[in-house]
Amino acid sequence: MHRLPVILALDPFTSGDPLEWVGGIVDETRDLVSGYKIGLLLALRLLEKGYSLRDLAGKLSGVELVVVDFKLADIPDIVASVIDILGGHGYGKFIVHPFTGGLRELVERGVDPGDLILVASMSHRGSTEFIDKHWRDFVELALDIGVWGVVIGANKPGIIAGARRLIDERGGGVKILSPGVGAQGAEPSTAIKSGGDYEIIGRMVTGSSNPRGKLLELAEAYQGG
Ligand code: BMP
Repeated sequence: MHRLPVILALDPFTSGDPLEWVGGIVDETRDLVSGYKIGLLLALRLLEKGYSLRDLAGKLSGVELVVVDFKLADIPDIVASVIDILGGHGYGKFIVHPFTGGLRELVERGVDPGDLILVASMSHRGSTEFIDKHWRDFVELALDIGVWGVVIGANKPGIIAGARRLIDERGGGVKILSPGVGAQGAEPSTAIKSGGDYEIIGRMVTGSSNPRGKLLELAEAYQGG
């Protein structure tokens, strides 16, 4: 079976040993998914239990696509340094917020644009208050800088389709990553059908008693079912 266009969000909502939790899910699912997303919740749970970034990197070793989701939104000096540290641990792609401005400076400081993912529109309702008003600017910026991807909520099919058109018109290879499937209400494969490249899915799979079985169930939706 081909890998599903799913990036599994590793957010441990329950207490317990977070490293074992990650290891268990990754071992069970690594041949089915396109990659994993790690974020602040996981990092804090690991720190609380005395684990390090290196421990986590061990559990993810050999995984081709690891998206680091700290949604960085700071001055370029800080963002570039954070990316430098995480890159040193072997992590690859980093989600940053473009609303701060100054993203070109990151590239001038040596950050590889191919390692960046910009948030263009979010899946929560509040995204319409500010971020969504600028999704087009953010996608244009993504294309100008040549970043790897943009995040657009799966429940925003109109924005996904608009971004896809913009990206295709400019012949860019920017990927569209869409969270919001399952626990947040969007149906699996809706974002892909609107022009997205990956769906970011967390709780629907990781909260299931059988994550592998849940992914196998989802496979039908992605195969055009
Ligand atoms: P879940 O499928 O359990 O709702 O998880 C969604 C994941 O995607 C979470 O890790 C969340 O931080 C992330 N995410 C999101 O839900 N909406 C966005 O707009 C951007 C995100 O990164």
